[in-house]
Amino acid sequence: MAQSKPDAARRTRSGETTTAKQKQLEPHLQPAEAQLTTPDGLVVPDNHNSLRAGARGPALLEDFLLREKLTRFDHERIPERVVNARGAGAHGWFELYKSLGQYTRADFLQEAGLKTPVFVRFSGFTGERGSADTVRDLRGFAVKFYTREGNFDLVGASFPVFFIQDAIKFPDLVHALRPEPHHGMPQASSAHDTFWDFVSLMPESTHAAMWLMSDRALPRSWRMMEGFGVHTYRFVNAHGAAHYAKFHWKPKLGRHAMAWDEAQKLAGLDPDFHRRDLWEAIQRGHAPEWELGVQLVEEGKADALGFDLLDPTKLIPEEVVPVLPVGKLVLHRNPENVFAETEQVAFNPGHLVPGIDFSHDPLLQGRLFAYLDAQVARLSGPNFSELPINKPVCPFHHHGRDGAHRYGIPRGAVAYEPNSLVSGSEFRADGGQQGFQSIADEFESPKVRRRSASFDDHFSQATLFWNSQSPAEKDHLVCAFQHELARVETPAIRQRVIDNLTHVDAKLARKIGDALGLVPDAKAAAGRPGFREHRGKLPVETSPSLSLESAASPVTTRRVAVLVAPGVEIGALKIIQQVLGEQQVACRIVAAQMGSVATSSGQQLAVDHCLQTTSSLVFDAVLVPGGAAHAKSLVANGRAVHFVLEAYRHCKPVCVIGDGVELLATLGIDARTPSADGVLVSKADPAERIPLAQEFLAAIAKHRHWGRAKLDAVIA
Ligand code: HDD
Repeated sequence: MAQSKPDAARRTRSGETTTAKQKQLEPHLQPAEAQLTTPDGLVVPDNHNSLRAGARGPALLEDFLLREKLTRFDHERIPERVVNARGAGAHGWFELYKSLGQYTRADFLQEAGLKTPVFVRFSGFTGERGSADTVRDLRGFAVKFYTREGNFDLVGASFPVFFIQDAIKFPDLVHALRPEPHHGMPQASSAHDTFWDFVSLMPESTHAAMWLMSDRALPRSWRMMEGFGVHTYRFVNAHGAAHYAKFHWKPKLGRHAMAWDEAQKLAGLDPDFHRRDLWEAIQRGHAPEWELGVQLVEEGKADALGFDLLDPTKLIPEEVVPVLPVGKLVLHRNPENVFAETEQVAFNPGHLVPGIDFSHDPLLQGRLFAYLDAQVARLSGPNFSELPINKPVCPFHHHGRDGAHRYGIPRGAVAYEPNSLVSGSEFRADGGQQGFQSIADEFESPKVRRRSASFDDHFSQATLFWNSQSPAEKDHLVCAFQHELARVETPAIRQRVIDNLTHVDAKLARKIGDALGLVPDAKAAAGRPGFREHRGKLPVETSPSLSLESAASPVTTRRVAVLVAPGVEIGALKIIQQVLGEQQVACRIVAAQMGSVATSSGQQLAVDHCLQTTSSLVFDAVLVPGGAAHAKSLVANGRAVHFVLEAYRHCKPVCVIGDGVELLATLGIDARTPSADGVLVSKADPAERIPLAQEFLAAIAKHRHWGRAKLDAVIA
């Protein structure tokens, strides 16, 4: 019975949560420092010199220390994941808010307050393991719940829709997206001929392509990114009643994007930007959180949605079916070892627990084959489920035998079933009510290689997405299409893409076409193979939840750069620092040189970063304090000028005090309409300090001020 089982996660006296998974991993941890030995335990006498025939002579074959060390090294690499190769992970737990017993019998969703250990891996879909974090991409959001009934893997993504409807197209999609095989370019980018060729010929990919060109593909942080289970699953309760279920992860820190220019530059400046952000937040005790939610639709009531729930290129607007909050995910611990944990973890959408079942989504059905197959190759055989990171925390016993790297030592003669030897009685595990029970769906259809006509609507949700974007988000989308298509070398591909886009929105297609010197042709698109006339009737015309420009969100862990030079006045700075610090916003002092800077009152202000080695890209906002000499030196420093201009161009809040205003004037930034677009200007009046700090906080909470005009005129 669920009630009698212990929590899989417990609080220690220090308040930190130790999960059952953590306890299970502990015996596998190896000391960071110890006597150096060979893998077989022999103490290594000299780790610097190989065995030679004389001090200047050749190496000897006999040197097993050299041979073993080199052999071990030569085999350090395993194949990277065929997609989602670049990723980073963290440990944590999932805590249920209240019982979902009405909908599902899944044990981890029964008792309010129950904590289940998890391991989460975020990843980029397109790039190779050595690519960059901030590229324009769909991101993987894979969660392994170590439940008391076995592992449940929710192998999701940062978009709620996918590019294709049927798994048989997955290799084609991936081959089109990845570097072109003849020259191996481009890395981690969709801006090339083969990807857009595929999209132009597969109108079902239009909706996901819209997401890829939107701000959703440029998250500020994984901690500020939504996740989705994408497919429709099914919840089954103890009476066998089923509901369709779509999973959502909502970040506590809000949903935020970065500017495209910023993302591109960051890919060079700090390719590890997202993994560093996650790692540092956890190290500093700011455990990121997401809320798990589900959209539930009663079986039999799905027809009213205006599209087929089994089609993974579609979402359920949250305004039509609200997301029911289920529980929270907390990531509180970084892995001990990236390879042993993050690289060897094996997620599989086929890992379900009783009470959660698949739907007949043909993309999901194909995935059920692909993951185990991929992992057998990647992790050298079928025994990877015994690796510490993959092992369930509940007891397990199966008759799988042998294979490479068998870690456990199964006892006894029996590895088959039925058998009469183990318990002394003949035993057959079939037909019982325990464990996973598939929903007893009935089928009477003929075997066909064909899609349902209900999958024919390829555009209405792409239009819904477009209509739901703010004006600034629409501009970003248009720019992204222009950028990507301008990189496509074959004119006919560009033309086909914008022809298709007329069926999303004529204005969108025209705007993109204008920059490319092309006129979109709706009729040409409709005449091509693969095009379907069908347009579903959706219950809403816009869905505000699809836009990222929403209300302000918590500012915890945002980073503010404070630009200073000798002679800086720190009166206002101290107050602002204090107000921001109370909200866990970190102010970092940036100056021309490391060390310290003399303030106007003769104190020494310690410098955290120097302008030569940091950039506005790694900050969320900029603060320029007052001080005549300080402002003069900043105006004369090209790096400082660039720093502020770039932050302004990326729509980050900029706050200038007193003489700092000179800097704005020199930059040509119009400070006459302050606040509204996130530029705050203040005289050095002490009475203004606290209100200014609060206004600055509000501007940071809004994250980005995308409405700024004439950004193209900014030289940065
Ligand atoms: Fe997949 C990895 C998510 C469709 C085949 N996929 C992988 C990962 C994520 C997703 C998050 C990385 C897991 C990790 O961190 O280790 N995949 C998705 C989503 C999809 C999707 C959200 C559509 C809704 N995938 C999909 C299809 C297929 C695959 C249709 C094949 C039929 N995916 C794989 C794979 C990977 C993988 C090749 C690479 C390595 C691995 O699984 O273990 O099997």
